[in-house]
Amino acid sequence: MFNGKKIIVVLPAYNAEKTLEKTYREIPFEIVDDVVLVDDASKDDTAALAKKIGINHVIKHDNNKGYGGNQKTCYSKALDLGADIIIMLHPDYQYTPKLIIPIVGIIGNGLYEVVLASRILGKGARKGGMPLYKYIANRILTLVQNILVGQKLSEYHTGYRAFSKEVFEKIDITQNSDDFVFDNEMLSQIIFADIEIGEVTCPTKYFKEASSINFKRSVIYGLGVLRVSIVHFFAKLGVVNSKLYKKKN
Ligand SMILES: Nc1nc2c(ncn2[C@@H]2O[C@H](COP(=O)(O)OP(=O)(O)O)[C@@H](O)[C@H]2O)c(=O)[nH]1
Ligand SMILES: [Mg+2]
Repeated sequence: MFNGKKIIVVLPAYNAEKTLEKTYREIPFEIVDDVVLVDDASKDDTAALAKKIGINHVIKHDNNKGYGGNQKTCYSKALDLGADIIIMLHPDYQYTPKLIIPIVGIIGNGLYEVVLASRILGKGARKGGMPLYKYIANRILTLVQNILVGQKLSEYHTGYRAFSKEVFEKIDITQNSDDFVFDNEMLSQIIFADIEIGEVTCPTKYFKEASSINFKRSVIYGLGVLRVSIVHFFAKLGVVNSKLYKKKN
């Protein structure tokens, strides 16, 4: 609890057996009330391990739905459990759970409804071993996206994000892709809804288990991000309609 708000961490997991426990042990349980892990039909024993180490809410998809599909299940479960603040953290030990405390401080004190842990603010990304091609792609996509959606974020691609529950009342994530571009669509919806985003500097670690997305998947993701930004630009002008930006009733 923080300021009377219920704090829930969601872990969208896929083959996370080697890194899950390390990630879980660093979660600051002095403020975190509950943890939800969704196993997207992993090929390893992620779900069994999650139960063994004491995660209360473990959901296993029967089929692999994808990273976005996984998050849809995560947020829906966290909201059902009465979360006021939801932190999405990858269980691949790439981002430190210790940052949950300042992130919750920002949202819980009403400063921002959304906080991103940025690897690009400061020297986190390259220092932590982000491959050069990913770094360059990140910087170019971020520049293009900042121009098209009228923002000044340091990056749109971090997997460490937190949201107040009100965000989910203003945007409809059920309309989003089930693939990796889900994250980018969600940020686009947040910006479209004029919700302000805060950023904190985040160290990051690149090692085998923390990064499995290959070059081809990265290119597909990059093109998806460009499409999201272009549609956002024209939707803002009122020239195109997109189901992503429909107001929730
Ligand atoms: N649900 C789901 N998640 C996946 C899949 N492939 C990767 N992920 C997750 O997506 C996240 C980002 O992938 P990762 O390989 O860590 O990317 P990187 O750290 O950006 O290089 C991680 O939490 C992975 O566990 C998949 O097929 N399904
Ligand atoms: Mg990773």
